[in-house]
Amino acid sequence: TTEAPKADTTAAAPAAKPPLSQPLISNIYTADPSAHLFEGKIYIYPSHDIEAGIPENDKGDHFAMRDYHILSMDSINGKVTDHGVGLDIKDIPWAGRQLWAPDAAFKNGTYYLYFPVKDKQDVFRIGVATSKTPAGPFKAEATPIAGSFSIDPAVFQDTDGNSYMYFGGLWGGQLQRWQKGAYDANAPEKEPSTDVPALNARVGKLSADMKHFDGPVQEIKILDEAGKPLLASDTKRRFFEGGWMHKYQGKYYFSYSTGDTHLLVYATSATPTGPFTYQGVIMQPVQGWTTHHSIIEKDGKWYIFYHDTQLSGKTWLRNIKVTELKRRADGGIETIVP
Ligand code: FUB
Repeated sequence: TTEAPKADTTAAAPAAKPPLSQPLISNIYTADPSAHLFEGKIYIYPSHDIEAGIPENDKGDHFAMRDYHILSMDSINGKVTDHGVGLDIKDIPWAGRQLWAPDAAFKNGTYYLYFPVKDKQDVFRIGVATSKTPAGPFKAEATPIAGSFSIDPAVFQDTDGNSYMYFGGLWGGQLQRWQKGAYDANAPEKEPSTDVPALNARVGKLSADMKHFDGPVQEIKILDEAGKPLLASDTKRRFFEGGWMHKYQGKYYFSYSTGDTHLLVYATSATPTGPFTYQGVIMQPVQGWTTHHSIIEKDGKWYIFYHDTQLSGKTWLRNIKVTELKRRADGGIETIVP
């Protein structure tokens, strides 16, 4: 017979996908999602993972990304639009390889895309590109931001109008090579593993044009409950990479990845530049080696954008997700088990 089988009306309808904690898009691999509310929508600035065929190593050579796709959603559960390539490595005059985790900001009618990429000497620097629209295309400045180094820029705009860039990442992110004030190509490939204060993220206030540092970059301090700096050996709490700043009820929350222990954790301070006091775990390890996030408020609820490797099972081919971030009455963040 050519008659189509009758629908089995007794069978349960397929379960609706839970709206949260599912890959947001599957047409390309994406990671390191920096989310922002621009023009009434959620814009996401992720890394665009590709299969470059480079073997996995502790320097992250397998993360050989070459462009950014910018995404948007009308609402947290809404359709995701892929706006296509917003910036290509071939259009960054000083770039060598590895376009890693970006972030974005808006000021005075201009959108700014901040991106880490290795220069032609294989040293990570942070660049900036501009556009009149949040989806780009973005045009890169001719040189990296003077005084920038390492990876993972996160730009926070405070309620008083000041903007700050947090940045840095260990191992492949090269932060351990900047301990003498200049790049040291002969420095160890990893941070010290002994009981010395941990290396930390850097913060620099941005100039009014958002393209330079306004004054010296500082290393932030992250302290334990006794007011002592976290130690390099304290790998479940010390900073590794992927910093993000948000403000909640007047307090500054600096959150980050612990890298080789695969946690997202946070520390708080009364000021945007610290010192910060370690508070706890935001998210337990996801599938895949890296863990990287952003946090935004939308319609009175807080959300965390993050990634895992659900679609590929490969650490270098990730997919971004979002889930709700819940707080205790004291403002502390409840730990998410992804
Ligand atoms: O995507 C490349 C790198 O992996 C990022 O810069 C890190 O934060 C980690 O997610």
